[in-house]
Amino acid sequence: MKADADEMKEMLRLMYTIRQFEDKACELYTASWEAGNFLGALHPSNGQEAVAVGACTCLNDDDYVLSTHRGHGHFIAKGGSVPGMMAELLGKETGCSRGRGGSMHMFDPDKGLMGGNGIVGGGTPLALGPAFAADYRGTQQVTVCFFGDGASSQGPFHEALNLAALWALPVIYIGEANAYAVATPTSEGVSVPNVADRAAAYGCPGASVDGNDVLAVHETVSEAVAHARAGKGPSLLEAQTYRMTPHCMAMRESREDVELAEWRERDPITRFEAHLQEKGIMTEAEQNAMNQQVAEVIAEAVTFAEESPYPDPADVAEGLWAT
Ligand SMILES: Cc1ncc(C[n+]2csc(CCOP(=O)(O)OP(=O)(O)O)c2C)c(N)n1
Ligand SMILES: [Mg+2]
Repeated sequence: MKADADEMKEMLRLMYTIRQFEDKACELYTASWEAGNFLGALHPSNGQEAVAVGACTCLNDDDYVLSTHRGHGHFIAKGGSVPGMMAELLGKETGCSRGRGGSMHMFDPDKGLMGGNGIVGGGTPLALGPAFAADYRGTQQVTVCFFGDGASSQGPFHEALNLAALWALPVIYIGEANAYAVATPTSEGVSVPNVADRAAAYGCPGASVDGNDVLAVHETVSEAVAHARAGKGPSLLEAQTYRMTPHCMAMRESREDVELAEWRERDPITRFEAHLQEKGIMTEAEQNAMNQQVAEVIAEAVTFAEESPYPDPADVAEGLWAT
């Protein structure tokens, strides 16, 4: 399904929010590191915003999303609380996982956000849970499971795909094919040219899409969502994209400048801005104003996070096991 003008504006707002959230998070992380406090691992998704936004804008509030270690974008695009995520990054009690999870473990079950995962490929079998539950109850809910191209070579991924296809579960696997797993090029870790080629092994639909084109992602994912809601089972999609920042905050860039510059030219945000201007949907001035409004939202989230209390050490084990 094609997005209308209002939906496209909302997509741009979400992309701005993700970019600014992560830029600010990296800033806070660096300042904290320099002050001697380690906030945990942080994997920015700069450059991959169109995947999260194109996909999540196909979903209803009660549909589910399973995220990865690089999941801030998924959280924002699915409607998770921005102050809640900022507070979580700073380890605060008001964080969406009450300060116990950090960057890779953002949950908001009310928005269908079933968590990120520090285990590469860890979300792929977990996605079968909500998908099975929805199928069993006969609701129309679908589950989207994001994973990386590197994760597609993990054993659990293949077990999950097999079961999803065997039981025709309403789950859409979306590979964020950003060409690397840390510093290993995908061509050295994946046996086929495209992650989506692996769909053939499970007898489910597979499709590759330009992951830096938010509208293309939206259209492809919409079809897979309709397929799943109609009870026809899973799809394995692949969004070809690139992360414009290093693997994580603690790592230096290992890729060539020329390659980075080439992909910066294809920045999904500037590309979408140009498209909206060309189509007469938004002017540059309107986009600047929107970006400014987003800056205010991010600044408020930082204030909220900084002013929030840390969890009480006496409660540290709460939620970890039954007492
Ligand atoms: C099971 C497991 N193996 C290794 C790691 C270390 N690790 C963290 S991220 C990562 C790369 C994952 O690559 P990909 O799935 O392509 O996701 P991307 O980081 O590119 O988004 C690795 C190997 C891990 N966290 N879990
Ligand atoms: Mg990757």
